[in-house]
Amino acid sequence: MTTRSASPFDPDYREAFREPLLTADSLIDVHGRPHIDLDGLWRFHIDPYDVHRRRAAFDPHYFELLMKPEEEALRDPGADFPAGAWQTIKVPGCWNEEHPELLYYEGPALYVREFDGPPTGPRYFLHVGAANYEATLWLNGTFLGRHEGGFTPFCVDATPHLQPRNVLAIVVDNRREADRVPALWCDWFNYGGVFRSVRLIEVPPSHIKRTFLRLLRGSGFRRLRLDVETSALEGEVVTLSVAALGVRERAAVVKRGMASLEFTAEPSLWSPESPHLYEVEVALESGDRLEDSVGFREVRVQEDRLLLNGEPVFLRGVCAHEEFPGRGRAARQEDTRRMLQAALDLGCNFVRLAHYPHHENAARLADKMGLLLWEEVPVYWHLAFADPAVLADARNQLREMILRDRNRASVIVWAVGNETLGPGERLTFLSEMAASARELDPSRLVSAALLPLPNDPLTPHLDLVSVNEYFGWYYGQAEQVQDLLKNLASCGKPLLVSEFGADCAAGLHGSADEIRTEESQCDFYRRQFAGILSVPTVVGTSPWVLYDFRTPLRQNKYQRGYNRKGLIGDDHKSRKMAFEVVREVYEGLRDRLRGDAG
Ligand code: GCB
Repeated sequence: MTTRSASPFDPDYREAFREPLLTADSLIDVHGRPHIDLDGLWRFHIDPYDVHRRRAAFDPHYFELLMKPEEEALRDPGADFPAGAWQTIKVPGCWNEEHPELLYYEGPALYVREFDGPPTGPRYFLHVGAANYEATLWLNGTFLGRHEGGFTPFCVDATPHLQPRNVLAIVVDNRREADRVPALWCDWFNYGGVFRSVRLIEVPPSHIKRTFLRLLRGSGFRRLRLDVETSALEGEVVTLSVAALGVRERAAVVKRGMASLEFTAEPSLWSPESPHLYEVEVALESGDRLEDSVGFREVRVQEDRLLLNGEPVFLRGVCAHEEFPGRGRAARQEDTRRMLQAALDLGCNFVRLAHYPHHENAARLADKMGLLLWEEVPVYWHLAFADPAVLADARNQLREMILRDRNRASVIVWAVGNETLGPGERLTFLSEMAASARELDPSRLVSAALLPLPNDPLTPHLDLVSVNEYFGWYYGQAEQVQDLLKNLASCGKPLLVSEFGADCAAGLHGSADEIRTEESQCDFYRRQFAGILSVPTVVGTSPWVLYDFRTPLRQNKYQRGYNRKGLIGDDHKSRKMAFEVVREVYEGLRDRLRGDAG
């Protein structure tokens, strides 16, 4: 229940908006559904003192009042925020890029959008693709709920609140706080705003909330399973059709709206070399219908080997942030496509989407373009691991990412964290995250990018042991990576070198032992690869990082606010010399397979 604040001066005013906590649960499969697009220009202004939430906590009609026509509002001496005085902003967009004077703004900001009500009839869910970090929503003055987590979708049933003319208000707050995920600092830029699409999604009264269709592991590539969650009543029939496989299977909804079916089929298997997708349709008897393109493949670990469709596979990867010049994290489809194409040009069959869930287009495009993916939640460096609310937030981010993307054949790894360190609570936190990932999706691998330390107690909880190491850059000599990996090999699991890299300023030339020159970055990669590839249990590499990216941590005269370990510069165009070095190594690795498939 919401507790109202006694006055706008109440220090606990945010308590008024604790609940409901919005998630993606009531409608995750939104792709291709009819909708009213709420993207475009919204009214906007920053609110560093969080005045709107302070006042709304105290006065339940505050947002109604705020939306009065400007002239009427100005007759009130307390009208400090007449709507006509505001800026506008693009949704999706990051305010840091849309309004350059707000480059370093971190705090609350108010977004407002007016729209005509949809015709009456079906139900409408308000769906937000992502807003960093906390979003608090009101529709026509009614508080709808709050979402935590800056990179995953959420939704809320808007039907009861819709009117012929509507005003949607969202306070987006991107402050870094000790109990957020990530917490107070990280090596990337903290863009703020509603940076993925906002839509009013139309569904029939009884609808499909989410689906999970996959090839069952260990079934000889012949057994498929569909789990569906619906809002339908018990007994309603769900039909799955995959025309190209001659499949038309039916199952009845049982308790809690769930229906499941398993059947035998012989799909052509999806792989990077042959990214075959099937057009599938899931339909509810009462009329709801979803179409999707789904690939079928099996990924598993056998001792220290990684098998894709039963064959050993070597992950020729690269890490990538989601950041695009002039747009920040608000990726358009063509931006994501260009990023994945750059990975293909590098000779990759694998991309580590660091360090948070990227736009859902990434996995949809990777499905088509033939790239394997690692998806990750921003459990990064140090979090308040002992705080159960932080675990709940991280788990929800993991859940929203997995539910959104688990029908994508390209995704083979769910990663529960990056370079975390700490006492017992960190292990409890991360092992619970790993268990949640397996529960939501037993068909993929669970991993975390570890620090290069011996015997991380998290190792037994992971399928794929991934290590970030910077020998030859932050410490030691590049070749020393070999000793590290040989030590790690004793865990008996496949090893991925999930990060290694060296800074270099695009266009700076000199000798190989002159730090930050393009030549030194080339030398680094040659020596690192020689060491890494001599260790047979290594099943993949993902150099850090595809593009130079913005980060306030890096301010020396070469960096100027950017991490310069990119193989391509911050313009996303200038390929550094090391791009070619990695490409040549990957070219030679196309056929690197280890041992026999078991
Ligand atoms: C790491 C982090 C990554 C940093 C990178 C670096 O280990 O995982 O987020 O950006 O090192 O460049 O130091």
